[in-house]
Amino acid sequence: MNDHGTPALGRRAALGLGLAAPVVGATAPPAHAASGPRPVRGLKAVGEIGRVELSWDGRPYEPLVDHYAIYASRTAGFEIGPETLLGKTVYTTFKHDRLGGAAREWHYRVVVVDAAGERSRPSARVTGRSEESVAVSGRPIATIGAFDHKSLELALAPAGYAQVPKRFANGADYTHGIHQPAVDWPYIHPGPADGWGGRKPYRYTFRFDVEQVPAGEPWLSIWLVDTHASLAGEIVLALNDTALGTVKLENGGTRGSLEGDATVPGTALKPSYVELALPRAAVIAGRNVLTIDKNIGSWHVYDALGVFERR
Ligand SMILES: [Ca+2]
Repeated sequence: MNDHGTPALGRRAALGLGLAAPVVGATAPPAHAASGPRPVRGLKAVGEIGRVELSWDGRPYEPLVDHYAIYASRTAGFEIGPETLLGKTVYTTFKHDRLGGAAREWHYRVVVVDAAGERSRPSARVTGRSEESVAVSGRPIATIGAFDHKSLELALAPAGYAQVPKRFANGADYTHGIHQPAVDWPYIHPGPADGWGGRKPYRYTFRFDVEQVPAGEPWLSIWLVDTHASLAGEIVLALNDTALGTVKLENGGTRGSLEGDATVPGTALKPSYVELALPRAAVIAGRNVLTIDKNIGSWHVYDALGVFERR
């Protein structure tokens, strides 16, 4: 949806209508003004883990927008051209994703392309910086899998979801140092919306030992390769007897039940990230038990997860 609440097809349909009917409003400039479309204003970049979210003002005006072209580079004074074209969208937001867990600085400009193919001058440049993941910067205490935008090292990946209800009828129960990601932690975590999972909640349990409660802040990091596109649902997290809360998952691309590599160019997978500080009092010296309950929604697919000491 764009900021007018209309989906892409609606906007293009509106464009067609606008061309077929006389334009209402005498003050509107002609559709083929020599100056072309007005440049984008209000371009903003907000960094998150693994991505930068761009947004800009999208006031309705003539000539109607066919699409926005987003250009990006690691170098501030970059040229607008095919080599720096990041993507196109009909919306007024764009997610530059799959940037990895390290902090990355990127520079962006947006060009408006109208129905006649006329291009605006590029917008002012904006700089965005993705946030660093604790999975990159922290000291690992216990992890499952590699934080690599792939589910391939996990059990039953990339497409064996139908075996989860048999192999993991009572969910996963994984002890760090004893179990293996490729055997004991399923790539996919079903929810009650999944017919193939038996339409029931699943609990995945991660047991790990801590010799000493870390001096630094303990954090939980869960990287997902993908989620269901409309029913990503929620996870309920607990550590030992302490409830950590409920996290609403982002809707993804739905392909993650079948494909496990989000680093492939043009992938339909939409990775997302759940990272939160753990209350220090909840971590104990000895055996710790983290539970992930999926009581609402459809499946999600893991990339990796772990507990880290922030430093
Ligand atoms: Ca992985």
